[in-house]
Amino acid sequence: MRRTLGAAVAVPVAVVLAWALPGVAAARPVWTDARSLASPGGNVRVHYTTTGVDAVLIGDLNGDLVPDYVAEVAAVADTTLGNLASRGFRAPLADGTLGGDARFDIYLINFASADGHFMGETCSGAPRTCSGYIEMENDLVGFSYPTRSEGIQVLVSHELFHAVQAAYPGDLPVAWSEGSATWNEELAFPAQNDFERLIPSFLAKTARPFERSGAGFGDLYPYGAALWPHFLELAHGAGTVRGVFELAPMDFLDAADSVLRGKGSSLGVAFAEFTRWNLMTGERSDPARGWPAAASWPSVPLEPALAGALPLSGEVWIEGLSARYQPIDVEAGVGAQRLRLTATPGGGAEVALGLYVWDGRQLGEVVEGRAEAGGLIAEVTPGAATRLFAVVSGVTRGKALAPIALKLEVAPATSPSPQPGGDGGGCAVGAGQGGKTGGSSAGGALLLLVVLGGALLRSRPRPTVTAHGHRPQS
Ligand SMILES: [Ca+2]
Ligand SMILES: [Ca+2]
Ligand SMILES: [Ca+2]
Repeated sequence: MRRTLGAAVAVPVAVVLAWALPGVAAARPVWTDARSLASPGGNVRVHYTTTGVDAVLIGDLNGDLVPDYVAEVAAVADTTLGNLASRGFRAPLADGTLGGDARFDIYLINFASADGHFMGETCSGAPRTCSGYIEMENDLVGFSYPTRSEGIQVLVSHELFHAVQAAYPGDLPVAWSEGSATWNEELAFPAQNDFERLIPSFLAKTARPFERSGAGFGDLYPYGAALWPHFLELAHGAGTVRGVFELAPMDFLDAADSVLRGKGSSLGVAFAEFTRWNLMTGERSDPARGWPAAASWPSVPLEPALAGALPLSGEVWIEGLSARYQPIDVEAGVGAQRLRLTATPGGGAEVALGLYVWDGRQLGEVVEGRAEAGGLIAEVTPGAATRLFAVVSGVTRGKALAPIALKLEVAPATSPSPQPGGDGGGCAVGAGQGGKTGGSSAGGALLLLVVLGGALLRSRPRPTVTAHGHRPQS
């Protein structure tokens, strides 16, 4: 389901796929003046009318007697399907001769509020797969897309991905159905900015458990959750998201865990890594590692800074797969000493701790919290820098809200040897965190997974799978 109506920021009117509603009979549009155009690529038929409330824009600048809007929808659908096929995704299931032939059908109708949806129509199996069709806006008049062409690209690439989803068995949680459909917009048409417009809706709610179901109307978080598949492919390779779909109807987080374990990582390790990439947003963006283009994204929410003379104590609260970002300001001169941050989880929380030095321009390499009897411990020597960032990441689904006590103090003289580079300088974990697919950093990424994985496995058991067992309401 797509959305937008006149506002600078798109507003969804519904986040439930029509095809996910059992018992709702989908009815294709019927027009007295029904027309259609088969796409040049041959896999799509665009249905439209030139009269009545659903009349399309009839502009025909190239004089081929087909409204240019219709032809553009057909061409964009061809491009999208070709792109999806090249990435190995299943094609939308064939619909027999519905709509006149076996081509996938797109109907251009006048929407009052939303601007497009995929309608599941013929379903089979348990868990089911479905064939269906798309209904989308007939002219985009009154909608907020910067250009009509961008609106067409966004709608077609988004809704066709819903059609692809329906070719895999089972229904999807909204953060995965809408998140991956929005992510597909970026993969199919990188120049569109709908993906970028939706990201802030996720980054603004980093404390919200990722496994929690959608909050309903007006909740853009599931669309901004496109960041998760984006991360999976940037950090763990092209094809990772398709691998998750191939395991359907397995829950998308269980499936991600399985795919990631095949790559030497796990859901818990990767989610902690994901939350750390999200620290590198806004002024802390670092294209050499993490997100390539996050300087224009808003910062994640920061906790009120801990500040003053050592020792400093504070507390953050963590629930499920989520993160808290804690700035810690130390007094000038204190950074010449080795400082120890201890994070002590309460309430059965299972967390990862990442500690960074911030010199006002750049984040140092992450220091991974190591598990000891009193909690997770990370040590740095900040030097002239006076701000640290602690990222506390929930790495287990379904965990109830629990406090994590934080304490920063001068490290004891008997402090064990630091991790490699754990002094705020270069370290294996940090180097690997920048690893992206391809390029010379692949080795670093692999090293990261081994190091991070080892650190997390030492500090906590394998994340418990409790999907569907605990879904608190937003
Ligand atoms: Ca034309
Ligand atoms: Ca058809
Ligand atoms: Ca319209």
